[in-house]
Amino acid sequence: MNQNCHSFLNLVSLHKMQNMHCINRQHLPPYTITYFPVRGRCSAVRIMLSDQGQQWKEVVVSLDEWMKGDLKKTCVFGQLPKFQDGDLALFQSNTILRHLGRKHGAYGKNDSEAALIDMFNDGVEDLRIKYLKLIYQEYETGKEAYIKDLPNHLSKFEAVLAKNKSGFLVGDSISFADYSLFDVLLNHQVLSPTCLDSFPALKGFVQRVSSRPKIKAFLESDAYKSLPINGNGKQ
Ligand SMILES: N[C@@H](CCC(=O)N[C@@H](CS)C(=O)NCC(=O)O)C(=O)O
Repeated sequence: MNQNCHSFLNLVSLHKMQNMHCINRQHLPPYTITYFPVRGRCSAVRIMLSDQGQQWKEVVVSLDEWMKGDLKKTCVFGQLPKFQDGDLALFQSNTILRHLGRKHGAYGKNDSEAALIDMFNDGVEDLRIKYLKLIYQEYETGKEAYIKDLPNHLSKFEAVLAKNKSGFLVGDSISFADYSLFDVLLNHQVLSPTCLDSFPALKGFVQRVSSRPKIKAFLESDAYKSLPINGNGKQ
């Protein structure tokens, strides 16, 4: 594996985080993300970590390194991302989001809210899978039809956000499902820049989340901007 690790350090929160973690962690970032050099399935996780003022280390795996197969053999499902929280190693991007939701108070304030957050996150995952199918399997032949059908999917989230006056999917504070929705919407705005024009609640949601100070700083960082959205250059 490429051990040329680097950190996506959220400079806004670095000082605070060092203070929080240095006593027990001897200045080491508590979290490590091992992934390919793309935003992909780690983007929502990185956005969430930034917003939560967390520091993490990146282990970037090149395709050549991955093709050797040694790392793949160690991954529970033979795929990345891998996320380490101290001795705990997790696979599956939505599991990682849930773990961070539990640890950082972004999983609702009771069991009912947690169940609704799970439900919306599963809905976001359905849209993400459709998007990934387009990007990796049928971009040339399917883009037009995909964009035409997109309002049918976006309208479901529009209705939820229009109803919940807090501006978040569930309850009155941000959850891991909000980060995932935000990331998927950013990707869709690249695919189809006008796709949110007839969805004021979604447009407002993207504007509000984008302007949260730590997210704004992260989205403006080279660490974020230098990474392609997807592994095949399509977006
Ligand atoms: N359900 C998994 C999907 C993971 C996945 O599709 N990983 C891809 C990259 S995004 C991968 O590792 N591809 C290389 C391979 O399958 O050999 C998740 O959400 O983490």
